[in-house]
Amino acid sequence: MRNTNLLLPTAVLLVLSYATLSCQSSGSGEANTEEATEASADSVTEKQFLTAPLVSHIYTADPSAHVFNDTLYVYPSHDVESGIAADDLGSQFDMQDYHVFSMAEVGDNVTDHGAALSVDDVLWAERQMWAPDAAYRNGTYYLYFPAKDEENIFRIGVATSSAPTGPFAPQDEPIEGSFSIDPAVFEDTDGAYYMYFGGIWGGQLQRWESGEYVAVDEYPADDQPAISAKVARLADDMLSFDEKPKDVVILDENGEPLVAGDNERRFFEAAWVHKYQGTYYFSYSTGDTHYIAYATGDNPYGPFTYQGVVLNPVLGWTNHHSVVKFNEKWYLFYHDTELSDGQTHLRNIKVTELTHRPDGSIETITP
Ligand code: FUB
Repeated sequence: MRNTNLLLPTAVLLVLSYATLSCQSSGSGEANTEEATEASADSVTEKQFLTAPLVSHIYTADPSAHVFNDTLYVYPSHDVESGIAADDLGSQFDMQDYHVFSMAEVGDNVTDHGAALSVDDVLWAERQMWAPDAAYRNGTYYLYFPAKDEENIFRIGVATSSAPTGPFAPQDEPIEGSFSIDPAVFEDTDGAYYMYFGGIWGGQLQRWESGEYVAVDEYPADDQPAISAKVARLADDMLSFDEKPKDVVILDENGEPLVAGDNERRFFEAAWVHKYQGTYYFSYSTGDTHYIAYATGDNPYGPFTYQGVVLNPVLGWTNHHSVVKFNEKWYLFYHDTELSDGQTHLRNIKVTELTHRPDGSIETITP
């Protein structure tokens, strides 16, 4: 448990260096740790952070926030020092369990409800409990999570509980037809639920372009349409897909799909959807350019048209977020690596207010 004085900017000036490169350090497919370490020596910079970490007793990342029973719950990854060397597959992100956090108000005490699900409890999962999400329907809470199976393939599992804080009881098998990482479940205003998912490089999305898993990383040419996130409506049982996952296509200002070479704008990982004044906002990380960008559409499947940046790059390589409305205000949950002085695999979750302008565009936040 930790008291967070969120509303006061930390105003802490820190001298930080980027000690560790991320799970996906370069597009070359080769780890690039030495080069990054040299670069860090040159890039020692003074940093001032917009907000303070929500908790500091454990490392947390990838915060998915939801309001259940007038309380704000956060479902993050639980980062640990795995001792595994950093590589482009993200092997150093060897998380073992999930904790659930809650707060009565943003800026209040944050409660850690303890381990809600452990990899040891999941029959099909071997390692790497990455970014989760949660949903509620008809008296049951659902925790959705990616993990690698015994063939080293990322799948998405689901676990259930009668309480938002767990403990969650996992299904024996991953969701049929699921693959890759970063599930985000959106409840539409008509009561339908959709899962958005996918992540490139370590998240293996590039290995599913044929519809089947191929253990080789192949990427489209720079002038070809970018790899898309996926979306599937959930069945009424919330444990399975109601349809084959479809591409979430992002269009440019001319109505053309963003191309693979458009690193500043194309999808990489960390999908999230929220609805504001009838418009669907699909937000996501651009990966090696480190933005949280957003695109808008008029239905949950898209296509979505690129609009701009929600969150500029954070300290640390990964950028991952959620957007939630709570007590009539909109909030952005995100993470950085303030507590670990820039170690990419040891992150901490944060929150700040998010503003939709009168024309529906989102004010860019600099973390
Ligand atoms: O936490 C592991 C991975 O890092 C997540 O699945 C990605 O979105 C990135 O934040």
